[in-house]
Formats: sequence, C-alpha cells, structure tokens
Amino acid sequence: MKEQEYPFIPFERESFSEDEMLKRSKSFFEWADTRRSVRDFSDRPVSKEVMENLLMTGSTAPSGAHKQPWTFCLISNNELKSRLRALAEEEEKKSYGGRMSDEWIEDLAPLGTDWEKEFIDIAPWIVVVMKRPYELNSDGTKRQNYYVSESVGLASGFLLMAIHNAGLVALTHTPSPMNFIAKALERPENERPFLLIPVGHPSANAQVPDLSRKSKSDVIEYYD
Ligand code: IYR
Repeated sequence: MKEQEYPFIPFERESFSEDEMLKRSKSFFEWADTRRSVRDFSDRPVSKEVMENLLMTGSTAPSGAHKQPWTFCLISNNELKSRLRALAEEEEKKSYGGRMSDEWIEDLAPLGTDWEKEFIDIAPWIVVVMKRPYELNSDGTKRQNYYVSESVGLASGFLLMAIHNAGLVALTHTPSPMNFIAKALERPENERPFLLIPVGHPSANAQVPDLSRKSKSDVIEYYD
C-alpha cells in the first residue's frame, strides 16, 4: 500500500469456499426475492429499538466521500402522521387527477394504487429519508456533499433489506412534489425529502399485486 497521510486499519472479512459462496449467494437471492412492497399495514407496534437498528443498517451504505448525506426522520406521532397523510393526499389527488400522464396511470394500474394513502396513518412508523446536498457549517457556510441521490438511494436500499430481514414490510412512497414534507417536519434548509417509507407489519389479509421480476437475460449483459 502507498504511504497514507490518514490512518488505515486492517480489513477483516468472512471468507467462504466456492461451494459455500454458491449456496449463500443463491439462498440470499431467494430470500431477497421474497421482499414485496406492501400497502396494507397493520397498526401492530414495532419497537423504537428495532427501528433504530434498521436505520443504522441503512446508514452503513457507501456514500460519496463518506459524507453519509442522509437524515432519517423517524415518525410515530399520530397527529403528525395524520397531517402528513392529509398533505400527501392533497398532492396525490392532483397527480392522479391529471398531473400524471395517461401512460403513467396505465403503467401503475397493475399496482392498484390511487390517491388514498391510508398507510401513513396506520403503519406504526413513518421513515422520511432526507437527502442533504450540502452540510451547514456552524458559521453558516456550506460544505458540498457528493453523489447525493446515489448515496441516499443506496442507504434506502440497505434500509429496505434490513426491514425485510426483520420480517417487517415497507413501501417506498414518493408523494410528488414532496416539498410539503420538509416544511411539516421543520427540516433545515440543507435537507430535501427523498422517500417516505411506512414500516410495520402487514395487515392480516394483506395482498400484493401478482407481479414477476425480470429474468437474468433481461437484466444482465455479459462481456466475457
Ligand atoms: N406517487 C404516486 C404514484 C406512484 C408512482 C409510481 I412510479 C409508483 O411506482 C407508485 C405510485 C403514489 O405514491 O401513489
């Protein structure tokens, strides 16, 4: 290794035989493939400690210059949830009522979505993922973050997998436009809403659309 100005530490990892690797990669894929976006939530509680573990897993994601340009707003307050729901529905009514193109509405038809966002009231937790394009120094100056959407997308992906691993369900909801969320949560000027994610248990009779995922040949291009 090159001489480093900053400290480095030895890298530790688990290592597996080819056979173990094959088994582990296959079973992890099969498990990941059982994750579904769920819209029918139960109000069954989930502890704050569980939620903190999930969010800290999200926060292990790689990020541009290791800036970790995210904040997870962890909401359980019922009054605030209802307010967010009302505001989201106000926007969604406009979106479904004409702001989205016919093609978009047609593409969403198999998902069974509409402007109603009951899950924001029902799910025990709402996570609002905020992205931070820059940091605010104490003297009021700004310090840039990098690849912010990529970084926050990765953190959100890690979070979704952690939620799945805990046997819980989530929905990556994107009310659009989302500016109302930053306002309702009184977030600082360097934060922008990225995703609103209800987290909890599914309702007893939850259903999901009968969708299939793209195959290997659809998503992989080989350059051997
Ligand atoms: N934001 C709307 C519409 C919507 C858009 C996409 I792309 C989806 O995959 C699902 C919904 C909503 O949340 O209903």
